[in-house]
Amino acid sequence: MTASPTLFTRIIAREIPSDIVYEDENYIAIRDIAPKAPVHLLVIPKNVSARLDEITDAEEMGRLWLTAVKVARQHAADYRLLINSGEKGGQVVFHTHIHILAGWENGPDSD
Ligand code: DGP
Repeated sequence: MTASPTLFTRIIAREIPSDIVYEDENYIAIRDIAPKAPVHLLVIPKNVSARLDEITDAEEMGRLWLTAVKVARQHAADYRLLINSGEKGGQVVFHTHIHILAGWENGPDSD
């Protein structure tokens, strides 16, 4: 049985348009469609897992965070990284991703 593609899988495949700010062999980063900060990006692994706790390999986990830090630093000196995991954790798209939030004048609670 083939799992149905996630929204982000379809974005990675260019079936759904998005503003791509970074891409390498294993990850893509896009602008969030409903930004909650002046800079709001999503770092998405191409290797699909539904939610963060499905990633059990330390190297894979490390690479995901290192990529998020790299992309964040390309856009801002200071930033917030956030993961929603599970419905009650606020997750809506069940394809693991890290939110990068940045760009506030005086910090996250200033605007
Ligand atoms: P989460 O709640 O952590 O699952 O976050 C999902 C994010 O995905 C949410 O901030 C809005 C964003 N999003 C949903 N649909 C689309 C889309 O079609 N394009 C883009 N660029 N972002 C989307």
